[in-house]
Amino acid sequence: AEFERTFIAIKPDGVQRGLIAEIISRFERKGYKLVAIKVVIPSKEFAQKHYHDLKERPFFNGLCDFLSSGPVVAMVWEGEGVIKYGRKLIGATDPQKSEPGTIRGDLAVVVGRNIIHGSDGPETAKDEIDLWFQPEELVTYTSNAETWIYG
Ligand code: DAT
Ligand code: MG
Repeated sequence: AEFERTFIAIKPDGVQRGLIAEIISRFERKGYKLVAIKVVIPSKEFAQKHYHDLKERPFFNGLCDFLSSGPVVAMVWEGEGVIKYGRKLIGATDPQKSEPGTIRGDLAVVVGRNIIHGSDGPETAKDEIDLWFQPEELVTYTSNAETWIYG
């Protein structure tokens, strides 16, 4: 089946805190399919591109310094509704407001260190996948679990 794709990144705080497996596990157990993954330290210029929509915000500079401060786990996840539901798994931007049970609700405390990024819509998903990955880094395959997940 052809499903939508979203860009998910574990930020440097999530990596340094040893939360890579925990975060991947939540997407994997849900039933979404991992189609690309790599570990990168983004440059500050790259971080500015990634967050270009926020360039007028007062926290933009600190945010870009933070994203480029260490390794990030960049991923593409695929599945029905993964863009919107992925945001639900992640939880509200400010961990003080994220529900328990969400990634940020369970694992983060402040907005400046909220451990994970997820695309907020179909257009940003496409733009962010194109920014972070070469087309050949995305793997198309059939998971044998698919008929058990989707019927
Ligand atoms: P999200 O990451 O939930 O899509 P966003 O796109 O509005 O949120 O902002 C990107 C990141 O910027 C967010 O994950 C953390 C940081 N950020 C957002 N609002 C902030 C604020 N008021 N103060 C400090 N950092 C903030
Ligand atoms: Mg955002």
